[in-house]
Amino acid sequence: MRSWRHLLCVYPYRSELGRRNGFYPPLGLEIIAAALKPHFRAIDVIDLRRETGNAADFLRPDTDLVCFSVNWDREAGFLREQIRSVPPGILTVVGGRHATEDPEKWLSECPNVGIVVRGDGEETVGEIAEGRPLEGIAGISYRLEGRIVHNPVRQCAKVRGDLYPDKKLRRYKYTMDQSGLTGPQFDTVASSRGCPFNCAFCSFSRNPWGGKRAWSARSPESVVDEIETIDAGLVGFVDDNFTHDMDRVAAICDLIIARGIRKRFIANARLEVARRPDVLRKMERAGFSMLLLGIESAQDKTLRSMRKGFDTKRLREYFRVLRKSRMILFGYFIVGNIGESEKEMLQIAPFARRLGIDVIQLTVLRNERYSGVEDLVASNPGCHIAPDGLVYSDQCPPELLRNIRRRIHRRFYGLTQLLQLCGKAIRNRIVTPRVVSGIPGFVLGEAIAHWKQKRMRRKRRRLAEEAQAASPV
Ligand code: B12
Ligand code: SF4
Repeated sequence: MRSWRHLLCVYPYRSELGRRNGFYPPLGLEIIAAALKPHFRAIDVIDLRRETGNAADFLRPDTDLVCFSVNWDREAGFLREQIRSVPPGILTVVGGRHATEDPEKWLSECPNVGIVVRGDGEETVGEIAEGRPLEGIAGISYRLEGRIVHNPVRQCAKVRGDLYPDKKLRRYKYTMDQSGLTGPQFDTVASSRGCPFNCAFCSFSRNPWGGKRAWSARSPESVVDEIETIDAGLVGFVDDNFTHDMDRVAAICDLIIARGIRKRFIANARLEVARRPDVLRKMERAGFSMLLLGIESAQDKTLRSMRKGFDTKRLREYFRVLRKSRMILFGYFIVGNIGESEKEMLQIAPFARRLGIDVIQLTVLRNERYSGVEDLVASNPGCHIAPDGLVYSDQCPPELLRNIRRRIHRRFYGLTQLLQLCGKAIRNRIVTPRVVSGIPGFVLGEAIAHWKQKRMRRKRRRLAEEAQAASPV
């Protein structure tokens, strides 16, 4: 078997969502580094968001392999430049979700790339490092005698319990900085992958080729073992559906409590968690502070067409339980759902407030690969997909959607709502002292804006009444 010396793993982006200092660690790349660790004498994991230098600055005379994680369709020129900077004598492997979509592109645009790994990479890179002949490794695209060869697809394996990032390879602290000030340290854990549900628009639960990814999970022991290696006080689970097996969630909580781990956790949850108030209490005791809940719409017809598995009546029942929790309830809604009128979309704000949701996030319907949105649009005349993937209709063009979003936000985040949210954030200890000290000013600002709006409305009403009284008819 080949003896490998130095491995360089690179996250080749400078920014994330327009921010220079993204605070999400490059989890996929760190898992790849962990899978390759037994084969290498030395490993460097470099995140170019946290560096001013370039990938080539981290090459060593003994570098045998460079791995690039290409997950996003952003910064294309920079990405190419970084990948091409590795000299041809070193094996260069590119992997990640975006690379998976078009492996041919990376092999033809970057002549130094030896292999593109498609889909989950942990098993594949292990086989490459073991020196298996390339023609026998599923899920790779590579060069052979001047041609590009695409090996058969690798089926998604069950998530491995023994494989998670080795925090000793971390060179950076991922902090949620605000206005130039250092914020709390943040980290992520992938405790399960896939989802057994079939919501119509969702690509989360798809594998990289559009096939349904079966839900598979790590054992509670392995999840809590990983949590024990984490320095950060705030941990986000990136699972598609963390709460699919509530007994597993309960076991994770029991272990966190038994081992005396004191951290704050955030997780995606299906609304069915409400059926297990016993586990909800345990989650609170274990430090879960926020549940991210996909609600999507305030309209039964939309929930039905999305196959969400609940309607507004069921939602109200679930939230009777959920709103008793001290966890922050974060609800995702979609603005621009196919077939919804402006009036129906605007109902999101009062609906979410009545349910007892603390925070709403409004996203415009987006066409992701394999999400099925394309078919929905095709079967609805007057609906279109913009070049950036956002969906709009003739009745609701992008400008109106933006305007509706602003109006929903304004209606939802009233003064009482903001005060309630601040209270919960402080109780859950997920805001920094600086943010807490900024709250009075923020609340005061909101109160003044609220009061000004009220005064404007009153003035408009008075003027309208005066105009009516002055009218000759
Ligand atoms: C956390 C997260 C984020 C974080 C960023 C995380 C980060 N820095 O990596 C934030 C909140 C910033 C974010 C933002 C966005 N996100 Co996001 N996000 C996720 C989420 C929930 C988890 C990602 C994760 O860590 N997965 C677990 C790891 C283990 O998987 P992985 O990264 O895919 O890595 C594996 C393989 O890709 C491969 N691999 C990765 N790197 C490498 C490298 C090599 C060399 C090899 C061999 C293999 C390999 O092997 C890894 C292990 O199996 C996923 C959903 C999900 N559950 O995956 C969505 C997801 C990735 N996001 C998505 C989207 C659309 C976005 C946004 C574009 C949303 C928006 N409208 O703005 C933005 C873009 C941000 C940007 N950078 O430009 C989509 C991507 C769809 C697609 N086909 O590309 C996903 C899949 C959700 C979805 N279906 O809608 N996101
Ligand atoms: S929206 Fe959530 S519950 Fe539905 S299929 Fe996607 S990940 Fe699963």
